[in-house]
Amino acid sequence: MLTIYSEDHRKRDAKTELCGGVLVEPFERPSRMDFVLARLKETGLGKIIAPKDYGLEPLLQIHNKDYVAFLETCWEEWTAAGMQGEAIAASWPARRMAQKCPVDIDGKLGYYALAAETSITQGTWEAARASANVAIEGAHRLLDEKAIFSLCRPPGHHAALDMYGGYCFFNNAALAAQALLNNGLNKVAILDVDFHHGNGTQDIFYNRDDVLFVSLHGRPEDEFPHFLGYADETGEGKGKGYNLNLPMPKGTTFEAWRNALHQAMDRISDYSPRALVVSLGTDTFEEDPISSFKLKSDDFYTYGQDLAQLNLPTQFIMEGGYAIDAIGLNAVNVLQGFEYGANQT
Ligand code: OKP
Ligand code: ZN
Repeated sequence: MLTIYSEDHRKRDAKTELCGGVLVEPFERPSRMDFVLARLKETGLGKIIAPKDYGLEPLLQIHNKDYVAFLETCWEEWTAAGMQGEAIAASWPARRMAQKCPVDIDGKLGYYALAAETSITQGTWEAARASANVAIEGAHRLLDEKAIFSLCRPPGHHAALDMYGGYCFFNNAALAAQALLNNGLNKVAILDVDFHHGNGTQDIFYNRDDVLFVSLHGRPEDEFPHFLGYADETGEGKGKGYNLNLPMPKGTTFEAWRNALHQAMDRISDYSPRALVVSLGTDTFEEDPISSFKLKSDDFYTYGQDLAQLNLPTQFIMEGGYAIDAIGLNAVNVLQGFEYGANQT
């Protein structure tokens, strides 16, 4: 399987994450990629190539212009305002307040943030752009390949039209799906197997029927992003029926998770898409420090094999996974399982 990867992710190297009332070293850190790269090399999964730069145009098909401009200048504005630490949102346009973007950088951060854990820093823009390019390159390559691994960092599935947070800035899976549509694959399914609900991806495609979004995740009652991901969110307008959420309780085992996966796969088959994008987070792993499902490393191989049964051109997009020394094993297990399964069918 061909992997797309950019070294530029290293420019995203925040020193702080707001967690439990203190600033900690971010869970989403550059070394995550080193474990995936090491495992890719160890297993000889395939070539690793860098993406081209696709510029801002594809980003503007998914995100608001003013949001993209904010990300580009945020760090400059923050330092120009004389702030000491990294840029963190501290106030929001909450219920019954004006939904207007202020001029002040503190106000802008609150306007565009969906959560406060994610600091914006020098290099965040460059890394987020590189991650988007990794996704878009992968989508173009899927025209000639059966499967692609877009090794994206930072992740993307929490990023919406005009919001960042949950470690995400641009929605890489959405960018990939849109690039596939632009290339004439007229129906695309996105399957999000990251532990957390892909609120951004859901939101972006909520009123569209050309992209089916299906997500397996920790229940919003218990888990981040807390305010989206309920089973009764099924889409709106033309998109009615094209959004499927399968939330699960803390402690969910592979057996229960796999049943949900099969339900997700049935819905995807019924849709008959021309391609599949998988938002691949490995934070369903039992040892993940911020998640609560119970998958073991072998289970990732098993479900990779299951996914091959859909028999679709498939683009895997790296999302979360914070049990850092196991992220390579777990992610590449999915890819190897998929390749093995694809050879059987
Ligand atoms: C991003 B992705 C830790 C709470 C963390 C944010 C989680 C973002 C997950 N104190 N909350 O979906 O893997
Ligand atoms: Zn996650």
